Amino acid sequence: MELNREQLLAAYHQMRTIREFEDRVHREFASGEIPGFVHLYAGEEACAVGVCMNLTEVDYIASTHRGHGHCIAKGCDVKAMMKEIYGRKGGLCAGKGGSMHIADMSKGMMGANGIVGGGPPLICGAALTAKTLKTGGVAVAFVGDGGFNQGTTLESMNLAAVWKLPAVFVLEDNGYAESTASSWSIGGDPLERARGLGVPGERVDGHDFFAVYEAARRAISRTRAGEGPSFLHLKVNRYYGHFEGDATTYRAPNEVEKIKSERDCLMLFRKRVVESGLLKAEQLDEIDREVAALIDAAVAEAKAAPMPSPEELMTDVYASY
Ligand SMILES: Cc1ncc(C[n+]2csc(CCOP(=O)(O)OP(=O)(O)O)c2C)c(N)n1
Ligand SMILES: [Mg+2]
Repeated sequence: MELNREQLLAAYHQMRTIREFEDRVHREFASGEIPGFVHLYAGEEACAVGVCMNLTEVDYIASTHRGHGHCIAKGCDVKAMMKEIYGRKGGLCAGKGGSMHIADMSKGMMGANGIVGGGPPLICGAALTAKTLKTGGVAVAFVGDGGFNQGTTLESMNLAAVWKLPAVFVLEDNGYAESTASSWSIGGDPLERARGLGVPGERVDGHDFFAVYEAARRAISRTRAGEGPSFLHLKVNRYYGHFEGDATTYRAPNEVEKIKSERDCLMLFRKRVVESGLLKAEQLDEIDREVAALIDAAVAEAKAAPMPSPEELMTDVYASY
């Protein structure tokens, strides 16, 4: 394994930040103060962090409607994200985008996306730019199992193969698209589908940070080296409903509890690094405390921040180049 202790601590910090962020948004949403739709990423942290730890500032990602984890993993400011979710001034998109439209181009985060399958076409653009300008960058699209059945995704993969773009397609297969099981909705094997479009890939356990990190390293290195697009099929689970408020009647009783007790990514990470002597449990406990304080402060600051003023209604509507 190539990661040093500092990088392992950073990986745990990011995964813990995502979990704490999502658990807290879950509770705060229930109190009725957060406007709009919210889709939580808890359970899938190892996917975003395992992939994004292989990226740099020259790289871009496009996210999904379940975007908080991708934002945090790509380095977006957590307090500004929380303000955005509350629709407040100082939010990453001035409080006008909300949970499903958080973006920060300065971090290479092209945005969460309300359009299922909306990310893959965007990364073809970012990847074409990287290739044309020879920046050395790659562009990564995260897409769900539902999004993987969208024409936009398949067309983008085909285009990326034809143009030999530095694009990586990451399928986060969390078992469901809303209430539809992916075992029912995806015809054939995703790896074969991708290979059929000229995009080679790998399948790994999305709960296992190390498996994701290493597969992403292989995929991203070959793509960065100019060998064309790559694909990753990450098998994972989400802990909350499809959206906040979903009664989740389509999941078996105790389905999530069982996954949490056997395959939780934070638990698996902790076990591996502590048992191998790479990190001490106290170091991870310290991160837990630090992150809890950060999220407390983020929520307090978001609640105290003013709403955008009426004069700002028509600003940020169109981008100028
Ligand atoms: C083009 C489009 N079709 C349908 C929807 C409604 N919708 C929102 S999320 C979702 C399911 C997406 O499932 P998946 O891609 O597996 O992502 P997950 O929610 O599991 O992360 C659907 C159908 C949409 N937002 N956009
Ligand atoms: Mg899904």
